[in-house]
Amino acid sequence: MATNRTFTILKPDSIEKGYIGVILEKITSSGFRIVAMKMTYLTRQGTRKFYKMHKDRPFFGELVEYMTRGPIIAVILEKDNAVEDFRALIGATNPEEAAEGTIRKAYATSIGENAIHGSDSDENAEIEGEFHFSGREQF
Ligand code: 3AN
Repeated sequence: MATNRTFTILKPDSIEKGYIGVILEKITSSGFRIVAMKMTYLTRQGTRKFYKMHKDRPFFGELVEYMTRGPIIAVILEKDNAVEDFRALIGATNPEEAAEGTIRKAYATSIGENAIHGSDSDENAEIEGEFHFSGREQF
């Protein structure tokens, strides 16, 4: 059954460039409710686990360096049809291909540094949320 939650990370480039406020405003004004949120860091080990589907890709090393070079903001979001609607809001992985009005079109630098993560399924939203938040934090 589809859930109404998704999980996002504002990645290190978004924080470095001062985009926390504008990105969160875009998310909440698009109808998402913030259920849980924290500024934190990913470890190298945690990043390798989070992106294990990419472990054999040539960019994996760069991806781990990027995601661990500064703080991130981890957020659980709620909205009807959350996963799909949030993927639409953030836009394509490559910002050059992202539609006008999407977060990556406005704030991402490149395919490697693309500002924001969005879970790609209900199952992954739950796994990823639990990776960062436990127990009462999720309510
Ligand atoms: P999405 O974040 O849109 O779900 P994924 O899961 O394919 O995209 O990629 C995860 C992350 O890996 C991206 N957000 C990006 O930082 C990095 N990445 C993906 N494809 C490339 C690529 N071709 N070159 C460099 N980095 C990439």
